[in-house]
Amino acid sequence: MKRENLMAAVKEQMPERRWQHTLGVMETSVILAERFGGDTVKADLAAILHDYCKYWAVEEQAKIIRDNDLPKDLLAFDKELWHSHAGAFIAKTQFGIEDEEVLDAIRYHTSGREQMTLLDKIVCLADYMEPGRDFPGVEHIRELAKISLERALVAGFDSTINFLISKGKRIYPLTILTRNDLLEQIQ
Ligand code: DGI
Ligand code: FE
Ligand code: FE
Ligand code: FE
Repeated sequence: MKRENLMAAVKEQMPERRWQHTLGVMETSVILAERFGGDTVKADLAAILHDYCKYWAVEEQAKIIRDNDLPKDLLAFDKELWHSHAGAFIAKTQFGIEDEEVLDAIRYHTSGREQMTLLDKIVCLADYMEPGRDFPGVEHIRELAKISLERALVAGFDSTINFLISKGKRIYPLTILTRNDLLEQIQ
């Protein structure tokens, strides 16, 4: 599918503000790919699709996880973790994307994972710091992103983990493993 048609398909799945977020993640992913030597075309493609399923009914997202070979443990954690795996599944089955690097960047953009690829890091960080984001600490993340993907990502995951703790929510163990792994990469 041509890029413009793909973008139109994505735009239809979400409210306008989330589409603006997607445009921001696309722009920031490409900037980060240029800055850190990543593949700008793959970064753009993963960014376009990363939140495809975000506004789907949670039951539909859960069904995709249940009926296919996706991690069932996700279902015991926050529903916000589901759209990334559902999105990678749809990218493959509905849009014919075969590139595993692109699919992984979509799949792990929320939780992260150990040994994140350069593309995983770029999309996950762009999701945290695109121009429309304004949570406390985002400016610090943008500053860190000028020098280190890993340092900026740790700051991002710190903020997510603190947020989850403040809400009394459970944390998906892979997010903790991701943060530990990134800290190990920094030192
Ligand atoms: O889809 P976005 O809003 O652009 O961002 P995202 O896909 O990174 O989702 C972030 C949300 O996921 C954020 O509100 C926190 C929530 N969440 C719930 N449990 C976890 C989690 N995020 C992570 N990384 N780990 C969790 O265990
Ligand atoms: Fe997302
Ligand atoms: Fe994120
Ligand atoms: Fe996003």
